[in-house]
Amino acid sequence: MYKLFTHNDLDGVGCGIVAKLAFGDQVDVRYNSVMGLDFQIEKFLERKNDNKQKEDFLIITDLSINEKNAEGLNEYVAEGGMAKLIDHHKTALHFNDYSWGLVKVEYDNGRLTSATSLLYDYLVEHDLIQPSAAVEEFVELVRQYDTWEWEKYDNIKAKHLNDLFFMVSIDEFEEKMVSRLLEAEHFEYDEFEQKLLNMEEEKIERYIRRKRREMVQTFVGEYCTGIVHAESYHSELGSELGKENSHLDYITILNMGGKKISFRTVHDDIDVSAVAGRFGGGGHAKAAGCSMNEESYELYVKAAFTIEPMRQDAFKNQYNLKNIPQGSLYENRNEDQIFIYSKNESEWIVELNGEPLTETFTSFETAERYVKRIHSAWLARDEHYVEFLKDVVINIKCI
Ligand SMILES: [Mn+2]
Repeated sequence: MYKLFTHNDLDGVGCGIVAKLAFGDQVDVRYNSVMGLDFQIEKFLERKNDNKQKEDFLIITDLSINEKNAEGLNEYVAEGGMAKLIDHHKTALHFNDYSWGLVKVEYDNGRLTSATSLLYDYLVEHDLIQPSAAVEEFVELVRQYDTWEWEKYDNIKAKHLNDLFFMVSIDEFEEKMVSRLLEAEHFEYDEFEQKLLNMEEEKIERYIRRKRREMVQTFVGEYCTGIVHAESYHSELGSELGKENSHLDYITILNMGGKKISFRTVHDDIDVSAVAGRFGGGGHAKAAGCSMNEESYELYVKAAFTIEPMRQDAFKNQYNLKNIPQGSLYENRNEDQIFIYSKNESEWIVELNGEPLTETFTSFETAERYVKRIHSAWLARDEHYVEFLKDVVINIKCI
């Protein structure tokens, strides 16, 4: 018998599906949360004296185990047990020190790996699965979704796979995919799924629109973050809010019910797995998470509670536009008026309530980034811009 312990997200369940395709009813698949796995592994290892169990091949995918279990697993393998831990998280690389560890973050050509793609490669390499075009397409969709590469290729089909995954139960999804992949020549959605997926997309758009109005901005340590409470669609939210607010280092998503925090960034120079690591969590450079502890609660929930939500930049303006030398007006909750204008192409000036800052900026973008981070400001609407200019003209005339 094979025993697969894997994550309960799309990449983890992708592993379950690939394992079922390879081993049929010879595999027992268990889906676990990040927190739940160690308990399961502990139970598995406790039963290791049972001789029958030695015939089991233990596979762990898309999840990490704690130090105690790593030691236990090491003993288990030393005594003749078979085990493999296959993962693609940077934080799991140290398992490569063990004979049973197989952790790889990227392929030789620089493409990112996923647990599903690594497991599939492993099974193909060991002649344990019949390679097929449909399965390969499925594995690639999971990989692109999990690594967020789908966005770069604009491959909505990969995004849809995750949407579908969340619309049905894990068991139903697994069963559907296994039977489809056994028969189909290519991986496709049926007409009904396509209809559901379109509806889901509209629902996500509405959800993001609502959450956009709830986000607050603050500094936690050296980083400027946008904080929002949300129970679902974390990846979509992290990506949309991050792109719209590029002055934020990362987006923090709080799930109070689950007592969990997700961190997402769109920036290459920010590593949110380090942020999550500070609170005992982990993950990838661009997507990570942790359980809520007292410290993270204080920083992200309590301290943020009294901050008013951010406002988005005015988007219907005809006059108060960005990146114009004659000047763009920003405002914030303190009713500060912040004016960004330029003397020449490489010198941008920020004026706070009529007083120019001593520091100047080499581009509009860096000036705006400063204004948004330090003053939590947004682009003012045309009406306010006109009022502001009127005052400026009156002042000049009076002088
Ligand atoms: Mn994964």
